[in-house]
Amino acid sequence: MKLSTFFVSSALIFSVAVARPSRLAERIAARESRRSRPFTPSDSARASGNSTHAEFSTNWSGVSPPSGQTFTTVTGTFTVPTPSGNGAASAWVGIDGDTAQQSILQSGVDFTASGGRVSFDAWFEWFPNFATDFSNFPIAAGNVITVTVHSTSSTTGTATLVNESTGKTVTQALTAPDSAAALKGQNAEWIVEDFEEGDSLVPFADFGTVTFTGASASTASSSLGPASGVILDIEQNGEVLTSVSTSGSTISVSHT
Ligand SMILES: *[C@@H]1O[C@H](CO)[C@@H](O)[C@H](O)[C@H]1NC(C)=O
Ligand SMILES: *[C@@H]1O[C@H](CO)[C@@H](O)[C@H](O)[C@H]1NC(C)=O
Ligand SMILES: CC(=O)N[C@H]1CO[C@H](CO)[C@@H](O)[C@@H]1O
Repeated sequence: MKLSTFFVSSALIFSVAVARPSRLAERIAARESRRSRPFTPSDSARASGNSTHAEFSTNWSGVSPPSGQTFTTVTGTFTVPTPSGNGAASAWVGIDGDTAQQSILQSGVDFTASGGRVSFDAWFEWFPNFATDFSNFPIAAGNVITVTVHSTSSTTGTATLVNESTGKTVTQALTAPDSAAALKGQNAEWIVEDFEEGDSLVPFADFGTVTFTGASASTASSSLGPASGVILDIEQNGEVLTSVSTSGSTISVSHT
């Protein structure tokens, strides 16, 4: 994100903090402070870890392939779901979310249900910057979208979305917000997230199932699928809200 854009965002955060919209639709519509955070597993859940449900957090469900390599590209294709109830969730791919350092290069689609209406936003983000929406890429339920992030260096990368029905593509070049957010490529991930808006998690929408196909994470020399990855589930107030399974290069994330 350009420095000038960053300052505009900071000014908007201030105005949101002064008068934070209370209704979900207004909060989502505002979107100045929407962001995805790096992963931190919850301790209680980690204790119950097993190969079916290896790790839990309040925010993330999906799969992260084994670390120990240097990931430069991650991609997956999913059909945009119809969310129901009153809430939101996001499907995205990213590099470096599950590491001690505070950085993620990521891109995806948010889906929101509020007052019987649904809305969708395609976005890109280099944490700790807030997410920025792609303009001129209007998403609807049922669209088949391939999302890819690629790091061209530790501080530069691209986010690309392709509409598989039409071939329409949007690409955004990104730069690390600061040197602390430089990527190491230590992990990659395919995630459905309960994201954060204005310092709190949005109510988690029932999105049914998001299925990533063609899930692949690449290093300079090889590609890995989700099969040997760590499965992540969302647990809030002692309740597990997601169920994740993998088969070949497919990942299914269901709201339970
Ligand atoms: C794995 O963890 C999940 C979630 O806590 C639990 O429902 C399941 O029974 C566990 N499986 C085994 C084999 O312990
Ligand atoms: C994707 O293609 C479908 C089918 O033509 C179209 O209805 C939809 O608006 C497109 N979405 C985007 C984001 O290009
Ligand atoms: C608002 C909220 O609870 N956000 C949490 C999202 O998850 C991250 C990582 O687990 C936490 O650090 C945040 O506090």
